[in-house]
Amino acid sequence: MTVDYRPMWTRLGLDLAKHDVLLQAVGQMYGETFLSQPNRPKGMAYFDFVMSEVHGLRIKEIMDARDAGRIVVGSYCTFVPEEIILALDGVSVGLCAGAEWATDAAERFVPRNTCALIKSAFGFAADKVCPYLAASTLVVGENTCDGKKKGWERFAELVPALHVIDLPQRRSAEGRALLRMEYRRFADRLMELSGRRLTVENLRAAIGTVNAKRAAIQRLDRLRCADPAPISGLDVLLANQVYFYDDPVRFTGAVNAICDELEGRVAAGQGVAPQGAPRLVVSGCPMAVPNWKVHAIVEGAGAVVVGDESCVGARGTQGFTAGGADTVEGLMEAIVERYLGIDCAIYSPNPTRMEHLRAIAGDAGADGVLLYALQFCTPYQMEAHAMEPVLEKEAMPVLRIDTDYSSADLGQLRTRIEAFLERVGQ
Ligand code: BJ8
Repeated sequence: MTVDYRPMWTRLGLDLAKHDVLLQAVGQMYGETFLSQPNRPKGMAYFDFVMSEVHGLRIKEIMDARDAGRIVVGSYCTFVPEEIILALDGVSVGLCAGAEWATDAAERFVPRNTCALIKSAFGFAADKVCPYLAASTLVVGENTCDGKKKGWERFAELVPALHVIDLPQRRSAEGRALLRMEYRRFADRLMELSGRRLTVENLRAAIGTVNAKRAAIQRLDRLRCADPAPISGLDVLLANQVYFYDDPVRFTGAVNAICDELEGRVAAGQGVAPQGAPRLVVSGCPMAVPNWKVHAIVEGAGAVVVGDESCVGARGTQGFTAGGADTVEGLMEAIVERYLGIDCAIYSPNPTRMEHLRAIAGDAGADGVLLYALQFCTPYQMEAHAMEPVLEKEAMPVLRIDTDYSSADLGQLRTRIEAFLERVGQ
């Protein structure tokens, strides 16, 4: 039976006509990109269902939570600590920023030469087509790159409640002190909104929930390293994208079920691509739903993506938050410790990103690295520029890609990626 979600979307204030166009476009893209893949793990049926209900059932769950008095916190960045939100019985959701949408409306707020991710966030908000944004009690911004930092000043005009977290630019004692202060301020804001208090028990439980989610994805990342690869890079990217939307406990169960299945595939030597197919790691800017462009081209050309050094990937899910402290302050400090380690290019210097990328490429037996940046994303473009010669000197072939969310450069990208695959295959 098909459920009619239109009354819910109307209640959320969405523009129904535009929202219909969006849903149809994403549904079609999803079918063409994912459902056409051969030999997918059976467990991916869960993610097919999640995607078919991404603006339906999941939004209904979130609205039910809101109606029951829980806060809903929407965000755009992996620096936003999910543990604090969950500890206060909140729902944490990633917000729409992965598609080219309402560019003209977005350009009323930000200049043309702004990265596609920021423009997308503005386009979705201005056009009222993101139900996650509409369902959020509070939207969280973060002072990372200059585009986001200045963008929040205008974004405040589009959302009823915005909280901006200031972030350090260096992993120093001062940087740690700033992050500690900012996470405390964030927790205070959420406590005020939710009417709840942080306790050792609720913080520890939330840390356990998020760690279990990370452990499941890390397990998936280890299994994808087998040769032949037992799962496509597209499907792992999708799991990493859904990580930001789904109920965390249910998500963890679904990823572990896929991992159980993949263990069987690895033992039987079954893969989604033949053994010896070129293996690439993608490293750089995060890719939110429905940004599947690069992975689709790579895998359409017969190669397989075996690692993602990205915030929607291993950068976002690396490490764990220690849950052993027996005070709220001690647990908050453990959260600071874990998040300070995210290798985002906003840090200067940021040497651990390169170390992490080398480790991912080594574990996955990668034949090459795609350094992926969105146009006008200075932090990732600058790092790619510096990383390329170092990796090439270490005999790791590199292709630098600067792109956006449009389809205008698809042909050119395909040609460049195919030429790169010939090079790594030699
Ligand atoms: S922790 S990578 S999710 S900031 S692509 S908006 S950097 S100009 S997204 Fe990011 Fe958090 Fe860092 Fe991760 Fe700016 Fe670049 Fe645009 Fe970007």
